[in-house]
Amino acid sequence: MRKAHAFPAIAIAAAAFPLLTMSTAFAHEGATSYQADLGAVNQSGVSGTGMVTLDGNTATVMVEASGLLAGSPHAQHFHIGALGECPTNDLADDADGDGFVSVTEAAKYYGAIGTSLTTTGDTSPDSGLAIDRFPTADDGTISYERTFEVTDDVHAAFEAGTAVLVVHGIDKDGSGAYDGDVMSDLDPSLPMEATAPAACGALEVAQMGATPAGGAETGAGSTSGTENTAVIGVGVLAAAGAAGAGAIAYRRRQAEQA
Ligand SMILES: [Cu+2]
Repeated sequence: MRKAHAFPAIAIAAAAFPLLTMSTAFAHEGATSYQADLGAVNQSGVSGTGMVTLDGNTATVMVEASGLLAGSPHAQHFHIGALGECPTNDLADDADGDGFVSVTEAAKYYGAIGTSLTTTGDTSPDSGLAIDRFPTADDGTISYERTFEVTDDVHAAFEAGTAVLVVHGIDKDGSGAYDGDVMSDLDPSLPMEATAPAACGALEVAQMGATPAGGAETGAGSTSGTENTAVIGVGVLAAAGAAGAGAIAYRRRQAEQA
């Protein structure tokens, strides 16, 4: 008997105040956590884990990876807009037979750069090759954590299951540095080793992310307001695919070191 009364009462309330009902539900939904198990690409031997908590467009990102080329920076991104998958660890996708699964050859699985997981400043695709702002694997491991704003298209990719975490930079010839005769498909002034994917993992909803009822963690964001403004400001430019800007920054840095 009680149920027979209770259900119509809820239905009436929802019909009368749909916006109120929706916003209340959203406020209690809390953040959603995603996890990526990083597997090796290009037989890099790299493994790791990525964790991303999205609260609206505020992303708290953690990346732990090991087996990387020590002492070298490793570009890392959210890639979006394709299948939400990774190339296999063998060279089955090395279409041009140069010995590497390049970013171009892997893009059919994981798409283009949506977010650059830099340590400071801009996180747009503009910074895709801003090597001086990516983690350096001092002992072959990286431990990255940062909170910042992602764009709507990146958020949508997470929800659609097409966001992929990719860490770049391999030492295929074991020389201890990014070098070799094969040059990058992204920037012919860079060795392929510097940009080829080293590890990849699809970002999937984590079991622990199942909507905490209390929502105690919502609204506790610790992002920098000025930084957010900067990221949003360059978002428009990012759509123009200005990967060249990052390359230019990299070349400039190389020139300074030379
Ligand atoms: Cu990438």
